[in-house]
Amino acid sequence: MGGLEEEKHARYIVSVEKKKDDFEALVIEHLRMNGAYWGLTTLDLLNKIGAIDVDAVVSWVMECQDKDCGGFAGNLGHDPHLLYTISAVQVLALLDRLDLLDIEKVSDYVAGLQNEDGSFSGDMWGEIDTRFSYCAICCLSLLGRLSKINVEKAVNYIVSCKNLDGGFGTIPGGESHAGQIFCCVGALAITGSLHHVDRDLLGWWLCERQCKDGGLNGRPEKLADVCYSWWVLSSLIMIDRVHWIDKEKLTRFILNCQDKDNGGISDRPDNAVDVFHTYFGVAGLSLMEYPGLKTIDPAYALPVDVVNRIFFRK
Ligand code: GRG
Repeated sequence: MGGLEEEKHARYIVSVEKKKDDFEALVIEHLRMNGAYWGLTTLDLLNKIGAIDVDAVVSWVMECQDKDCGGFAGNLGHDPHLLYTISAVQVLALLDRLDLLDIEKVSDYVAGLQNEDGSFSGDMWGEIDTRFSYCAICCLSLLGRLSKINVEKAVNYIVSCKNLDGGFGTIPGGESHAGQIFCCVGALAITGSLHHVDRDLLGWWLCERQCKDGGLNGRPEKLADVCYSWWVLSSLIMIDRVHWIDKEKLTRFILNCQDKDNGGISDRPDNAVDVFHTYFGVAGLSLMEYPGLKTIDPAYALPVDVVNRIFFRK
């Protein structure tokens, strides 16, 4: 088995970015802002961000901002949501263009979605999910405006979503799922509240996600999927239990999911590739310090040099 096909993956990402009307582009049309974050972060981790037209991306991102409320939409003409607002902020951070933002306006939008019990709604329609707690906390931290929310209530709400198995779900009582665990542990890490996590109990649940094929699943009895290389590994790193995973087997699983001819990474071997799995495969390898890749920050989900640039500049 060969190594990571860096050149081919970069070419694949750029080709998806260029083709606005092929199948993959249409499937993610409504969440193109997330696609931009996945694709551009992949390119940066591969040290190939120079392959894109930064000005064109930045002006498209800014056009997706709702002029009234300040939140960002998934694409032009769509409605704003926290899921796209965090991606917009991450993309601007990655491209070193946070200066374009009206920080007070964006952070007021995000802070305005906090509810009385500390939880966050994703948008004006009110759905509540710990994903939105993470989006809000990560976003406000990158903007230096965590003080605009009640952090104590936000943390208490996340802790109320903790289960007896040590994991976290979408709402209180919701089943533990690796994706939600990343969100909750990430939000707790950013707010300096990791003392609420039982590291051994959660670490045990997370390391049991490794399947016989070396890949990780998102919850018991499910198939392995490359994206959990990110959700599970980042959480294990944040709670200092990543040595409980067999990294060599996981690396082999991810590399086996590559399209060796046309680039891109799929959820599991021999399936069709997409930008989401390409990003989380490369990000997972970055977390395991795969040679030649930039290092990614497990809490902010951005390259470490980008995070350092933001916090050291302040
Ligand atoms: C900045 C990295 C980053 C994230 C932003 C949106 C978000 C915050 C986090 C999403 C966390 C999450 C819930 C990830 C899981 C995504 C996923 C593959 C869900 C599939 O769920 P099922 O039930 O799959 O279809 P399983 O694998 O359980 O069968």
